[in-house]
Amino acid sequence: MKTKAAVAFKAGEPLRIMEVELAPPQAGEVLIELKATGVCHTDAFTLSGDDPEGAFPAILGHEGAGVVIEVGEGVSSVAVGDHVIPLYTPECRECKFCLHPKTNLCQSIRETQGQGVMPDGTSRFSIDGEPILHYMGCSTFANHTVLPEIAVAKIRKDAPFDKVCYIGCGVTTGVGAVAFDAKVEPGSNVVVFGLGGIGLNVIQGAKLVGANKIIGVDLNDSKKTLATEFGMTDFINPKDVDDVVAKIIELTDGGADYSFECIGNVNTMRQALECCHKGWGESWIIGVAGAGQEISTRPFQLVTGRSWKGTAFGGARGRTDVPKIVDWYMEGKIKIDELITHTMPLENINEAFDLMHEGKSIRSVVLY
Ligand code: NAD
Ligand code: AHE
Ligand code: ZN
Repeated sequence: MKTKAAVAFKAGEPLRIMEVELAPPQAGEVLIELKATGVCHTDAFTLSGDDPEGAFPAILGHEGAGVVIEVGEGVSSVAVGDHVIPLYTPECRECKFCLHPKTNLCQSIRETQGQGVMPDGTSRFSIDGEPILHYMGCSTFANHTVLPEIAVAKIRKDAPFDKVCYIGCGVTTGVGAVAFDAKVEPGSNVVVFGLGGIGLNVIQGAKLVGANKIIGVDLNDSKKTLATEFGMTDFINPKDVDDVVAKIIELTDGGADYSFECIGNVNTMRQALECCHKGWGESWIIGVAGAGQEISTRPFQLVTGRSWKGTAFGGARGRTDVPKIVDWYMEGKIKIDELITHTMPLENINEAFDLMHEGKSIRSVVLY
């Protein structure tokens, strides 16, 4: 079939909207008609050329929601008409990782996913017979996409696609980092570096679990209003203080119980670790840093009881947890609408990247 897609031909170049060919789903795969997709900073990161796994030409996008319109041979967990959210972290429920209680990082198709192809090593997308790569196993910047059935979460039919697409990455990553991975206890002091599409979800997660102080750090003062509405108790703009770490230690009487880095900058990752309380403070890296970047600190920071950890997709096991997070939204336990600051048709998707780089949006959502 033919479908409309935003194709990334080269790092650093705007996406080009065009018709592409999409081959039918093979055994174990499903064809999805996407109804909406968010634009995450990770899409911009890969498009910038900083992603060591970035390969072109590709169809980016990994924060979608849509409807199953065809299933390949042997598909049993979803059917035509089901509403689904694509999963860049699949859940096969069989691999060593899925069977281990401490991780959500299903590895059953990770290798081919990282190469931009389906598990059989080929791409379903092409233009004039030339293959176009998939991205993060999702490629939601296309009106239709093909995914392995282990990489889709079936969700309730009354959930609005234009909001719950954000659960495909940002909401789950932020709320899940707090609730599933860090397991922040009520009364904890929490610091969030970066108040964008991820950081604001960390804030709402921290509020949900009953954190005490929730300190937000961002270079952009305009993020303060929404962050406060979501539960931030204190705001620090690094431009206004001599030493961010010292300021946090002062505000928290010794340091944060938990910090979350939601920027992707190795300098703020160091600050996020070093603002943690001696003896027990945990710093969780969410931000994705470019090729060649490395983190550093004095080992004494760890010797004296701070720990440095990382989280992907909020520790969520997609097929199990994503439908539950959709329920949380539908029941009013978490907010999404307020974070979707812009919507646009696929034709205008490059504006979503401009708004992000200008610091004017939290989430832009493309509506098909
Ligand atoms: P975003 O662009 O919406 O937000 C980033 C925020 O950081 C902005 O508010 C910006 O003003 C602020 N910022 C930038 N540099 C800063 C600095 N030096 N000091 C303080 N604030 C600064 O991005 P996002 O969509 O929220 O994504 C954030 C990061 O999380 C990205 O690196 C993204 O790739 C990563 N991410 C990781 C996962 C995961 O599973 N680990 C999932 C989604 C996104
Ligand atoms: N390809 C990059 C790493 C990118 C990365 O860390 N991705 C996160 C999700 S970001 C979503 O917006 C992730 O899930 N990581 C675990 C994984 O297996 O990719 C690189 O540095 O090579
Ligand atoms: Zn993302």
